[in-house]
Amino acid sequence: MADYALINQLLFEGKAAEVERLVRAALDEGRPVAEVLEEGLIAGMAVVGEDFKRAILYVPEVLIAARAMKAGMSVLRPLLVADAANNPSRGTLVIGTVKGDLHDIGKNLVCMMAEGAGFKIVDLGVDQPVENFVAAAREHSADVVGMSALLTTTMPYMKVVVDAFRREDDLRDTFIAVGGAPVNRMFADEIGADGYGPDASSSVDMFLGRVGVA
Ligand code: B1M
Repeated sequence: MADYALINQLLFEGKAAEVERLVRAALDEGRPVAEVLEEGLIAGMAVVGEDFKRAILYVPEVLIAARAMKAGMSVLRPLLVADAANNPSRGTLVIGTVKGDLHDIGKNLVCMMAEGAGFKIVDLGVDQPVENFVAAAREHSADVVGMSALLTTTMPYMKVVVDAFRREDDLRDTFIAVGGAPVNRMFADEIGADGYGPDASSSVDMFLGRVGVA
């Protein structure tokens, strides 16, 4: 029987190999991928976030927990992207974490799920300046540009990117979507983004809506 509390605890302790093993075991016993992701990994990382906020954990411990989270995600990845082969191409998603921000776990989840839904992914990585979003959108004829920010101090940079796209004749109509823990719909509206994704799976639904797949 999958023990999500134990996975949460091991993730908190940064035990990457054990998280990986228990995630694999949960899948082997038939637990759904979404359940393992939500209850095993994301719930564990939420506890890390709480204790980080209260200064019970510090950056090194959080980094180690993030490594354990990524180890668990690496087991889920093949299943999350498996449908890509069965899905027709849905277009191209250019995505990155904005300048000054090094958080990439949530963005990586969005990438995996979007890839599974049939999108070609151009993942710019973290700490991305506006020039890189603009250049990649042009080079790859992006159908959707996604931005992630996890810090209240880096969120405002999303507007810099939106404004740059709106100034360019050939990019003005690009669909720009934003997400990340501190981002909400009101902020997305304020900065002129076209879409806001509270989580990876609803973000992918939004991307599919954009390319005309209900
Ligand atoms: Co950072 N950190 N961190 N951190 N960190 C937060 C964000 C924080 C809330 C922790 C806290 O205080 N509780 C806090 C921000 C506070 C604020 O801004 N007001 C914080 C801080 C302060 C910092 C540093 C400044 C700490 C320091 O150095 N003193 C520093 C900043 C470094 C930098 O970026 N310049 C820092 C560093 C780090 C680590 C490097 C140690 C590590 C990141 C490792 C990595 O990503 N490779 C880290 C982590 C892990 C976190 C927490 C604990 C977890 C983030 C995470 O991965 N969550 C985080 C606490 C929290 O968020 N509660 C915290 C799991 C992930 C699945 O969720 O990213 O929200 P999330 O993604 C979701 C949705 O938001 C959405 O879909 C995802 C999946 O459902 N989504 C999108 C995300 N991006 C999207 C893009 C889209 C659509 C949807 O595009 C369309």
